Amino acid sequence: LYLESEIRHGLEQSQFTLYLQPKVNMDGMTKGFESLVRWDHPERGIISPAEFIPAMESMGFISQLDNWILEASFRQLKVLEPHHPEIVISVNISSTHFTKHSFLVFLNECLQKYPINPNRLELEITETLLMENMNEGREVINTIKQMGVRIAIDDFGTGYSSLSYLKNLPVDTLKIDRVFIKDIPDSESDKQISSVIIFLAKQLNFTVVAEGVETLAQLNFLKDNHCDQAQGFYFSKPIASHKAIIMLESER
Ligand code: G
Ligand code: G
Ligand code: MN
Ligand code: NA
Repeated sequence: LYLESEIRHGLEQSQFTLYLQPKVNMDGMTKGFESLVRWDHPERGIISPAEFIPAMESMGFISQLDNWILEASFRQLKVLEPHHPEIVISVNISSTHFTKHSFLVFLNECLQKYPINPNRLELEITETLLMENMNEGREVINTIKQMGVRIAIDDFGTGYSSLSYLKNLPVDTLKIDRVFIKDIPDSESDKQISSVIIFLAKQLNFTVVAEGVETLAQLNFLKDNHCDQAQGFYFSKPIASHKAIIMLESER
């Protein structure tokens, strides 16, 4: 359980840190990173966002956290660009924050302050969020695309959206939820679902990323089905951001 005072103190004391998890192509080359926050708590150690993000959402702190992660990701893009000019960083944006005007204002400020190509930044929004706020969501996505920033649909397949609906939105990337990946190659139905999602998504010109890839067998299945990118413990866990340069340099 997290007390409001504890979270406030954590934000003031900069106890939150940015971790990066690589997204690789089918040859294992790094194409981007997903920004994932960690709470480096002085007494409790490293805490996963799954534990504290719901509390932050209900207490009204999530905008502050998401904006902090967003700005830290812009800084990382500047740092990593010399080592990989095409690198993309994806940032998770909470549903409660995404449709706020203040979010678009902050995003714009960052684009002014950090001169990077805006299409090096991708914002991940969950499929469920999008379906719950369809009209507002569509408007915000259109505005963000006009800024040149990329949009990814996170956890795809767990909600109720259809690809035909998404094709009418300026979405760049679909991330297949890891529930469909985890039982490959044993589960025939998960193999069928994943291969159909990949096939249709590619027909509609989305970049397709498989999440939660943990084994070579899963990677080989994705490769056979022409998936674009993969992310998961098979390649790397989320790493402290200073290690990202070392990773990129080792691939040169
Ligand atoms: O990092 P992981 O290992 O434990 O993340 C758990 C959940 O927290 C995931 O659903 C992920 O999308 C979410 N998450 C991680 N970092 C952030 C962040 O900076 N902002 C928001 N809103 N969610 C995040
Ligand atoms: O909801 P979102 O897709 O943003 O969640 C990212 C979460 O997935 C993070 O908690 C991250 O630590 C976790 N994750 C990343 N790779 C793997 C993996 O290979 N296996 C599992 N079980 N979790 C993963
Ligand atoms: Mn994500
Ligand atoms: Na996901």
